Amino acid sequence: MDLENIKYFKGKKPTRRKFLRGALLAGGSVAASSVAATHALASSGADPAIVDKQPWDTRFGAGVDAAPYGLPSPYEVAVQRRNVPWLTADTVSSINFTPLHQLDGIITPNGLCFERHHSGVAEIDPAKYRLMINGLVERELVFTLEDLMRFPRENHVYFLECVANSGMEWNGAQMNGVQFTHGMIHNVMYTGVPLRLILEEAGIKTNASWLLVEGADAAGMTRSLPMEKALDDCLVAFKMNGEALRAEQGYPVRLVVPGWEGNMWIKWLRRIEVGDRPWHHREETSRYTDLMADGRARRFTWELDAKSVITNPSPQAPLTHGRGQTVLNGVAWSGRGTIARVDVSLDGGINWHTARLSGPSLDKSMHRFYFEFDWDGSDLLLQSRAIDSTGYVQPTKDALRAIRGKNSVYHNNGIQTWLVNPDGGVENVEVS
Ligand SMILES: Nc1nc2c(c(=O)[nH]1)N[C@H]1C(S)=C(S)[C@@H](COP(=O)(O)O)O[C@H]1N2
Ligand SMILES: [Mo]
Repeated sequence: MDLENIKYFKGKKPTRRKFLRGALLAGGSVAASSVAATHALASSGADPAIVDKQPWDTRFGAGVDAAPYGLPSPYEVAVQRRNVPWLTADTVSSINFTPLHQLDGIITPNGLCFERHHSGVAEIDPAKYRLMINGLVERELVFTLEDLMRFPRENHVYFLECVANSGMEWNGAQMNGVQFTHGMIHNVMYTGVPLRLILEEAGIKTNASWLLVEGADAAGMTRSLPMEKALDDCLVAFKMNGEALRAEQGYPVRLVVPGWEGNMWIKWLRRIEVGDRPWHHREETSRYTDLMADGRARRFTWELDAKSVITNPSPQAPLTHGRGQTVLNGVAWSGRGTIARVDVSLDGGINWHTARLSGPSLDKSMHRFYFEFDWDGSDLLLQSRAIDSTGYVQPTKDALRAIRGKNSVYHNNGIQTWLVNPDGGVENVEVS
């Protein structure tokens, strides 16, 4: 089984729309007005939302025992992970997507973290959880969950991006929503033990240079991990955003491999074998290789390049408020460090403006950016471009295709374009 075997384009042709740069009038004046003043107190007529009695102020609400584990407001039912049924043959070896257009800040709530399973969710009894370490070690060891909790632990916020994120967009604009074009990502605060401490406890032999990390799900998913990365910043994590990992995110223990492809973040981690060379995984050729236009292949491309996307407005989040004061909202991340700057364009990449980064700027974590402007009601071609702490600049999709050709699926970090129509509707398009 090809572990990243997502059937792109199944039953669906890319509905690509191309726009010529500059074909549309630049649609926004950039100086944002200080006050929108859209809701000046109306002199005529009383607002029923203010003067009428409402159910919530005329009777008691639910008491403190109503929801021992709380849920979002019932008005937020539309905020959901979503699946694309034609993408995979079944839902067990499948993927769903984080609703990026419905979130803000930098933390993904646990219940909205996208899921990627190769054999469905393993429901592990924590009392029967074991982590074995064997191979080129001084002492072969087995840890219970309680044993792991006795090591010094750390907290870090990291993004996890599936390497297939935006893969459906290689051949042109296809998915009409940022949830589907960019939603194979989540950003969570992990609590866990540095993998280095567990390796030190077992004592690694001098010729050891690779680890095999293995999951306890029916897929028994394995990956080869270079020792250098394992000793650097990997975590054996048991908490996300303060609480136990969700079952779908690897409960009770998953591997965290900061900045690297999501497929290496083994969930339901049960075994670490220490060796002196990478293992041959059945899906090796497809997994580690990105075929380029000249026939050469990129190998061992685990680090994720800097990327960004505008989450609002976007096709699932149209500009319903009309012209005037508008907030453009988005996220950026890099597997190589922090985000130094994000530029945004309203005219398909002709003019660029510096966006405002807001919130913590953490290593290998999502960053939040905003750009406020006055929308004059004409067409916009929205783009964002991330620059990371190494100076790397997010490329255009055409620049990526010029190097890697059109056969790639993985590592699509190209600049995304949204077309905003005068009616406020938004479409996924490309400009050239
Ligand atoms: N054991 C196990 N680990 C796994 C997988 C899996 O199917 N089984 N899927 C991998 C892939 S391809 C990705 S992108 C991430 C997804 O993590 P998430 O489900 O928390 O989003 O987990 C990785 N770890
Ligand atoms: Mo993945």
